[in-house]
Amino acid sequence: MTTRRSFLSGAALVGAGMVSKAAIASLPEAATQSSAATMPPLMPPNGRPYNPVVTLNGWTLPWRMKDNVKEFHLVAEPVVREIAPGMTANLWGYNGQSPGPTIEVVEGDRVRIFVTNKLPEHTSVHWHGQRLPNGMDGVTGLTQPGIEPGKTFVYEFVAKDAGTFMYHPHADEMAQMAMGMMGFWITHPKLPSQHAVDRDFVFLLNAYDIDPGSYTPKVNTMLDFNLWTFNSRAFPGIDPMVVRKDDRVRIRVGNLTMTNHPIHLHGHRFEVTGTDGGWVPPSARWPEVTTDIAVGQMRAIEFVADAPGDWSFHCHKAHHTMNAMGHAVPTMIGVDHSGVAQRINNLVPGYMVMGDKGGAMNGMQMPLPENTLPMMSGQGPFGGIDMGGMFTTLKVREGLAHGDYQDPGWYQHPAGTLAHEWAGELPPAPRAPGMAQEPASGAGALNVRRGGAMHHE
Ligand SMILES: [Cu+2]
Repeated sequence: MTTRRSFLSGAALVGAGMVSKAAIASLPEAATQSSAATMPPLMPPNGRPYNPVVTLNGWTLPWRMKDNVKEFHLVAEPVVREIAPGMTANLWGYNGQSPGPTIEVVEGDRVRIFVTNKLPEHTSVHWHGQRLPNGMDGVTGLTQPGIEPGKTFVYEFVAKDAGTFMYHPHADEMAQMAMGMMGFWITHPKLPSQHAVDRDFVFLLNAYDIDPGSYTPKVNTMLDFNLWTFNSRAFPGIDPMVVRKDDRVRIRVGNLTMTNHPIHLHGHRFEVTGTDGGWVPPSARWPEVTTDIAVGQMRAIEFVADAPGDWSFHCHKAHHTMNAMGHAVPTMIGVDHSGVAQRINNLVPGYMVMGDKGGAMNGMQMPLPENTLPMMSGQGPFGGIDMGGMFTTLKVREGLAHGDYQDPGWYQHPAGTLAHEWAGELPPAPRAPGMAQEPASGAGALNVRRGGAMHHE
């Protein structure tokens, strides 16, 4: 453990160490945030200039410059996070929010981070992806003792590499990450023109298991999580990403859930330009519209937003774009059980047939238990969006004023560019050879329902 003397001398600091009483008196202020809204990017007030990122439904931690060292103060503590309007969760996080604030520094910066533990158990902070002295790596028991409740530790290192990183505890990890302890770290290049983009979004993927009607995640869940979130927000609680037409856009995503997430963007092609291991050389990039982000990975994707519109941006695992639900439900598509429902209704008033025409439950106004979210919701200009969880939109607009990235509302489609109902004459809809030839209605759903009706006598 570092002594007070070696801490104060700075240069002798080789491992994360407890901070003495005298030093605590001079800790930088621990900024705190009570809102889950997306905060405007924090323009650097001192130090080397850089182009700040936008943390989706989050914020950037201010620092204090002291003797040319950027000093940050993280406080690990219980927080209340609004997952989406209508649902809050009792999580653990940093400085009032989960995830914690984004830390932004510049390549070559010397950084000192004070970590105060206000949790009921010990913790530590691991700076995922960074090359740093071993004793600053934040692994409880291996490179430092745990930070006990009420104690403050200090980490200090030089941010060697520009890139995309994250921080999280390496202490009672399964419980602390299931409770939401994690945050983003960006090291900007020394030259602001290097890797420059117009819009640079960052967020973490996280997952929680919170029973409807309760507030605290179940920390022993291994796979069957029921809330899939971007930065601890579920759609429709996730802000849209607003960009100007022809902006070069970067979206950096880190995955601290327990499964992979194929993240998919509509209407554009992108390249993976960075990982938590650094920048991908241009010769090694290939076009994608979906990139799979494995557990513990980070991916930076880049593209030119050249197509105006409201474009979906989501995880492609369909159950990850849903909110809390029961999964042990049989598939009822094609089964006409209205007669059965009537009989059940005599026994259980209010019983409702679910899923006989597919899963579109957005229109169903079921009473929900307290503190949960509908499985699929979100209202768009044409009705229900039938999405929850890991879903938001990329809003590309022409003619936005410089620096004005407020939500511009829904996209107005130019005449002739919108799918619409057709009431005119139809071309034939041939069926696969060998199939029974049906009348050319092509309405498969009707056939299914007709099949279902045969069972109903
Ligand atoms: Cu997913």
